Amino acid sequence: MEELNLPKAATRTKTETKAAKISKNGKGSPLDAIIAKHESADFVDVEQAKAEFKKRRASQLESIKKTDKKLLRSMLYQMVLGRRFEEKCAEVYRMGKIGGFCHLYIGQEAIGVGSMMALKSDDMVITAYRDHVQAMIKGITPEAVLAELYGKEGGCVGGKGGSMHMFSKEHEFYGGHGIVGGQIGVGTGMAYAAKYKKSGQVVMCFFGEAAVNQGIFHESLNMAQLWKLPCIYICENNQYGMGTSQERAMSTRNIAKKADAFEMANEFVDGMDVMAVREATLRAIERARKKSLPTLLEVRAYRFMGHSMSDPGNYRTRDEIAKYQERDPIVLFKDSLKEAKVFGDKDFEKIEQEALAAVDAAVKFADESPLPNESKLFTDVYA
Ligand SMILES: Cc1ncc(C[n+]2csc(CCOP(=O)(O)OP(=O)(O)O)c2C)c(N)n1
Ligand SMILES: [Mg+2]
Repeated sequence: MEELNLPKAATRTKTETKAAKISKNGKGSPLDAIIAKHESADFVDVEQAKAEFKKRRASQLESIKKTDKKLLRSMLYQMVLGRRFEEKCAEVYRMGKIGGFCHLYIGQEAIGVGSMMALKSDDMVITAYRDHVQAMIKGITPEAVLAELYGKEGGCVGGKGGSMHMFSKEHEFYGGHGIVGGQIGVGTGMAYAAKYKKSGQVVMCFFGEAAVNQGIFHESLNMAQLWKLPCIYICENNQYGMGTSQERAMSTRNIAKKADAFEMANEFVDGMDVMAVREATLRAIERARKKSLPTLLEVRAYRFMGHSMSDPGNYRTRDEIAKYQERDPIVLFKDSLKEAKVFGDKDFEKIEQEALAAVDAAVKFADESPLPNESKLFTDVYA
């Protein structure tokens, strides 16, 4: 299993919490009891996780056999590049080279790669602030993403957006949004525009599970189904919104099924399995392109790192993280590719070296790129 290099502060060992104590003493409110129940349930069975891992591998193998080898290689490359790039982001953040917020995608790579690599290059993508890896999958170079993180002129938006606001009209990548759920409305509008202009484009709109509790999700899905918009809504359920688990924030946890309220097609997908994500996305793309109909995909994965680089991580246990690390999407994919005899250790090593070289080149570029000139202070400013 790959080293994940988790910062110690991102986890806690299990101790009896205040809520659990109150509940046990019978003095707490019903809410204390619910919180205590959740807290006592966050121990996980690693053996069970390993068994699930094996089961999933069988179906991933089948899917690999049907897929072009060149594509499989670039899918693995993008996942490895995303992982190594973000490990580097964490490193340079700690060195003070990146200012402000920085949200990492580590553990969720199979979602971006499995879904976005099923799109055509002129299809449109919009996402939230956890956007570095998706920006690279859409074609923005690692150099331009890292320079943006550094606030440098060579960044994809000239160093004025930073971590949360990657954007490229050229690559049809429309951000990078910091307001939770805000991009769901914008993405729906983009799909309306595509339909209105008969451009043939499909929109892929990503958001976290915490955004689902907001009105904009329900309003947008209602309109998308009513107006038959070519939009693929991808809920990246990493099980936490900052330090709040989905269980503590959502009355019914089956997000895919929420689309039933709008009679919208929906699917639940294992977000640790890049091939399962790809297959579900292909079905959604066909629905969008041929029938101009939306789909909601709930893709469940797990956030291996903290919410952002400044997360003290005292709301979950190391055991819980370990359970999901047993199903690391990159390890799972590599194992399957090896078992299907598509690639071997030498190929993996080469991919690893290519990714590391791309990350090194990005660091060099970002280091050398100048800060934005003062003369640009008021350009591209709309408010
Ligand atoms: C409208 C709004 N409310 C609250 C916040 C503060 N906030 C930033 S990230 C976040 C959690 C979002 O979690 P989720 O949507 O699951 O995405 P994830 O971070 O897990 O990728 C919150 C509440 C915000 N940015 N915008
Ligand atoms: Mg989340």
